[in-house]
Parts: sequence; C-alpha cells; structure tokens
Amino acid sequence: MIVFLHPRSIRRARNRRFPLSVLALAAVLEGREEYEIVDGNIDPDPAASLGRVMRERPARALCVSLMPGPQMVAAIGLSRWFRASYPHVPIIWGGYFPSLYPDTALNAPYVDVVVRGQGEDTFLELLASVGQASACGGFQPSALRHIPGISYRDQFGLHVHTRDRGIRSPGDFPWMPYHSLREPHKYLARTFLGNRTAVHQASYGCPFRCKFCGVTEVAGGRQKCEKPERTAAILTKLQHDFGIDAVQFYDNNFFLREDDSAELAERIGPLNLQWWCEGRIDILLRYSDRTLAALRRSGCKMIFLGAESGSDEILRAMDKQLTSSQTLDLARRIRQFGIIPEFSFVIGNPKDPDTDLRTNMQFIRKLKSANPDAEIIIQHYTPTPHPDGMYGDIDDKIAFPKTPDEWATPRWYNFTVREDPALPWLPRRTKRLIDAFETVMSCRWPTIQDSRLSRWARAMLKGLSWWRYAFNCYKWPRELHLAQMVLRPRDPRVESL
Ligand code: B12
Repeated sequence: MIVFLHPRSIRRARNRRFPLSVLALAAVLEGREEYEIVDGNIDPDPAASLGRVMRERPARALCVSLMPGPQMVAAIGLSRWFRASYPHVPIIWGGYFPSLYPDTALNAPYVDVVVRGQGEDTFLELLASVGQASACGGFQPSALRHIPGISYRDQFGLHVHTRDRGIRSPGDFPWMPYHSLREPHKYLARTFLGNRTAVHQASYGCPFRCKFCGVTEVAGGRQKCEKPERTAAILTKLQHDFGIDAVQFYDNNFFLREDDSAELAERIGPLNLQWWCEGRIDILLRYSDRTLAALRRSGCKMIFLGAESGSDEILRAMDKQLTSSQTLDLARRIRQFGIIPEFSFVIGNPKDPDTDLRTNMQFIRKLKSANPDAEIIIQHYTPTPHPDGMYGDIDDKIAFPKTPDEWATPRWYNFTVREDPALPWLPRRTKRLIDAFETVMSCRWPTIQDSRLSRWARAMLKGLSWWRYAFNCYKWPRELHLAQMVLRPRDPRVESL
C-alpha cells in the first residue's frame, strides 16, 4: 500500500484541478499495488486523512508531490508530522521543488529520497527497493545507487545524486485513474472556457533552454509528446465520464509540431470543447493559415505565449530564440483567426532593470495597439536554477535557501510566489514601478478569463485606469489598489484559469 500526498497548492477552492502529478504516478501503480490519494486541495484536514489511511491499511511509503510556494509550505508541515507519527515509513518527495533544489530537500530530516524530473519509471524502480529495505526499517543506499533520477543521503549522511533519467512520452504510460480520486467531479471548474473545465498535459518538458525558466533544469531541454490520437481519446473519455466542455492544457509548449496540432484539431473538433494552452511565438508564426484556422475551429480560444521582452538584446541574453518583431507579427496575424494571445513578460534584467522596464513599457503599448485583444502578463524576473547559468549572470549574486524551512520564511515565500522577490539588483522604486504598471494594465484591460467579474465592475476598473494609461502615468495607483481590494478581479499571474 502506497499513499500519495498532494498538498494544497491553490488559494481559492474554485481553482481546483485534477492533481495530475499524483494521478500520473497512480496510473503506473494500477494493478500492481493498492494506493490512496490524499489531496489537500479538496481535503480540509489532510493530516487526519493520512492518519485514517495509516490506521486502516498502513502504507509502506509516503509519496509527496510539491512545487515551490504554498504547496511546499504545506508539504513541510505534513511531512514533519508524518515522520513524527510513523518514523519507520519512508518519505519520498517529487515534483518541481525537490527537482530544482534536491540538496535543500535532503537537508530536511523528514525527506528520505528525492525523485528528480519525470517520475513514473523512477518511482516504480524506487518502490521495488523500498520493498527490499522495509524489513530493515528504511532504504538501503546500496539498493538506490543504480536508480537514475534520484537523490538520497548515504550511510554517512552525504548527499548522493544519481545520473539524470531520460524522459519518455506521457503516451508511454497508462491513462490516469481519475476515478481513484474521492470526488472527481469537484475538479471540473467553471472558467471563461466552460462550465466543466478539465486539465490535461499531452507532453513532458520543453526543448528550449530559456535561461529564466525552471523547466530546463528539470526536463534537461527535452520534450516528448503523446500522439494526438491518444490526447483526443482521453478527452473523449473525460467528456463521456464527467461531461467536460472545456480543457486547459498544461504543456509547456503545446504546439511543437504543426502536423500533430492539425491532426489534434481535427480529432477534437467533434467534442465541441473550448481550450487554452501555452505555445511559442516563433513556432506558431511558422504555422500555415489553414492550421491556425483549424485550431480556432476546434475550440482554441486563447494561447499563453512567452514574449518575455521587447528588447532583442535581452531576448538573446535569455537564450529565448525569439525577436520582438516576431511577437508583433504574431499579435497581428493571430487576430484574424479570433485566437486571443496572452503575452507574458519577464521584467527586471539584473544588469539594468530601469532601462529594461522602460523598454518593455513602450513595447507593451505597441503590442496593445497591434492587437487590442492581446492580454498582458507582467512578472518580475525571479531566478530559478539553470544548467547553463541563470539569465542576468547572477549565479554568484544570489544564494538560495539551504533548507525547506528557510524557503518557507516570508522572505523566500514572497520570492517564490513572485510577490516580492527582494532581489539585490532590483531597486525598490523600479520594483514599485513594475507593480504599478502591472496594476494599471490589468485594470485598463481586465482579463476575459475572469468570468465572475460583473460588467459594472469591469467598467469601473477601466474607467478608473484609462487616464493613467493614456497619459503614461503609472506611479502610486492607490485608487486602483482600493478598487482591486473591493472588486477582487482574477490575477492570471497566480491563479489557474
Ligand atoms: C498546474 C500548475 C500549477 C497549478 C497547480 C494546480 C494543482 N493541481 O495543484 C497552480 C495554478 C495552482 C500553480 C501555481 C504555481 N505554480 Co505552477 N505549474 C503548473 C503546471 C502548468 C503543470 C503541473 C502539472 O500538473 N503537470 C502535469 C504532471 C503530470 O507533471 P509534473 O507535475 O511535472 O509531475 C511529474 C514529475 O514532476 C514527477 N513528480 C511530481 N510529483 C511527484 C511526487 C513523487 C513522490 C514522485 C516520485 C514524482 C513526482 O512525476 C510526475 C509524472 O512524471 C507547471 C508547468 C508544467 N507544465 O509542468 C507549472 C509550474 C510547476 N509552476 C510553477 C510555479 C513557479 C508556480 C507558482 C509558484 C507561480 C506563482 N506565481 O505563484 C505557483 C505556486 C503554487 C504552489 N506552490 O502551490 C513553475 C515551477 C518551476 C519554478 N519556476 O519554480 C512551473 C514549472 C511553471 C514554469 N514554467 O515555471 N501551478
């Protein structure tokens, strides 16, 4: 018996989505061993549920999935409690947080093994060794040495990182057992796309190596995709079982190959789904008009695209392999197909954050005039470990925390959720101006993703902010903060759709 823990990752109940990471692992266990999923996004008291599971059918391992931010904070408390209550049961951490910071995770006494990157194969091999070792009350380091993709402490307490594991297509693994969730219907959300929105990830990783992105470190600059036929079959089943009418694709780079995209559009057309996904500007620009029209017909409503910067010099420093004119070209071109582009920007180049901000403010204004429907997401540059060195040459200018507990302190928590990265190279006034510009933009054009925001609330936000945008006057938007506090519009930077 294995117990999976998916600690709470969302701030609002309406953002609940299928916990795909633990479902992917449960899928490979089906038919081999019993398991139970405890999901903090649904369960008001995950510790009580873990206790119940352990009383009924004691588990031989606790497997925790976590990404940086709120989920990591919840994972710390629950793992510590579990270790104190069941000291002989091994605790395995996997997901983006331990994959990015394996040494940090292993510095916690309640973490025995870290699984780095894609989990399915590693997890099965690891469980085989828990089976052997459980007789002696823990893992045997000699059994772990040959498993790629893990990190653990050896008998001297030293950290061992085995070699990275290559990635496989999600299509190589069994379908996810959605019905093993206690209340699967609770994961179908009302969004701007539909009343029953499901989530799916049809690929793993990304072949680009943008130097600000955590995916390169975790997936090693590779991407593997499932066949369109399988994606369509899974969505058909989700529609049959749960009546889904919309999908949010989690892929880092959904449109890798044009022929696959065109085939998928054709296959899912009859399901009448509305969908959202993430793509690359350069790749979409290469698509024919015919494919773009087919994507829209098949329900593609909005695409999240990393524009990142309006400066070509900065785009080169980021290793983005994109130019700012490509962003403008796509903004204009995609409009005629009725697909809304959601352009994301990473502002605050460590070498000259002020110039970076001003260049981007100008560029974003140009982009909005090229396509007024385009939505804009503004993020501060918040570094994450990168195999080629972090964007901005800041490897020696920032020291990440050495323990999960330190990551959970307000200083580092605010860093991970990008609220206040408190970076040595980002002057407070520049940071304030980035935030102010973001506030004005999000009020001047409230996102269409916010289906709950009433018409008058929208009009009010627009009315209060138009003059600021018109006259380039962003500083101290106190009246907008007040309006946001009262009207609580959605913030696409931190919330799911
Ligand atoms: C869905 C999602 C969310 C949802 C979470 C919903 C949920 N169900 O909990 C929401 C919107 C809440 C969210 C928020 C945030 N997210 Co997020 N999110 C994602 C996203 C799009 C998909 C993750 C996913 O489910 N993938 C599908 C599953 C199958 O893959 P997986 O998670 O990688 O799991 C595999 C392996 O990691 C491993 N594994 C995972 N867990 C475990 C556990 C064990 C025991 C084992 C053995 C293996 C294992 O095996 C799995 C199968 O192969 C990823 C991007 C991406 N496509 O990966 C970003 C991503 C993980 N998020 C990220 C970030 C930064 C955040 C935020 C901090 C952003 C913010 N501004 O606040 C917040 C923090 C939330 C929190 N900590 O609680 C980053 C993390 C990297 C980084 N830069 O630090 C990513 C990679 C986005 C990015 N490109 O930068 N996120």
